[in-house]
Amino acid sequence: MRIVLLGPPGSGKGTQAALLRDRLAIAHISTGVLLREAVDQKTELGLEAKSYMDAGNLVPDDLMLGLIEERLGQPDVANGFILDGYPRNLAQAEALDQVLERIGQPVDLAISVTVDEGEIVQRLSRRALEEGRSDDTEEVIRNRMRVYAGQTAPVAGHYAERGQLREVDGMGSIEEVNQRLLDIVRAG
Ligand code: B4P
Repeated sequence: MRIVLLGPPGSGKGTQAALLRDRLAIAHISTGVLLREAVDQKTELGLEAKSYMDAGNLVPDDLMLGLIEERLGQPDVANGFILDGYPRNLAQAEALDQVLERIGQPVDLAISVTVDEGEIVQRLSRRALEEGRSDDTEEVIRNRMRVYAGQTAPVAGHYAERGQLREVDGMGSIEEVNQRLLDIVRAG
């Protein structure tokens, strides 16, 4: 199964993708996690990406394509994968189609997680206290939501046009949302 998980910051994408990885035994590919690792390790990519991430802006597409191509080239991808945080704009969606076509692993399903704006702010403010991520300040959260609305939300249409888009209600407990997602994945 090859799944793209879509949703605004704080919708629970990362949380749910990790659970799906365990339950479906497929690879979990989070561009947010890959970028934060690159920042921590102070790689060339990490040093370049940090200022974009700290401002809540998207890291440039060419950097992201290199990162995702490299990850999709790893052997665990052959069993299926869940993409969390990529694609984040239409150019990335088109680039991803080409990479996946080349490796013969096209997307089966795109699932969009929907959550109320008030809940998003609450979740990310809570995470700011618990984890201290540098992009979880109020001002940067607002910018991430603007970037999502302007650039990432249209990606759902890319998959809807092919009949591959499903929606899941992301409100409720982590376990409840996960059960809804599993039902969608099993229905195909
Ligand atoms: P991400 O790491 O993808 O950050 P995110 O959108 O906030 O999602 P995340 O997965 O962390 O949070 P989740 O909703 O699971 O990206 C960070 C930055 O990296 C971007 O702003 C950008 O700069 C850059 N980037 C990443 N990918 C890129 C790309 N493709 N192109 C360009 N730039 C890119 O969870 C949020 C919180 O809610 C958690 O604390 C969680 O515990 C909690 N939560 C989850 N489900 C819950 C539930 N049901 N109830 C209560 N709390 C819940």
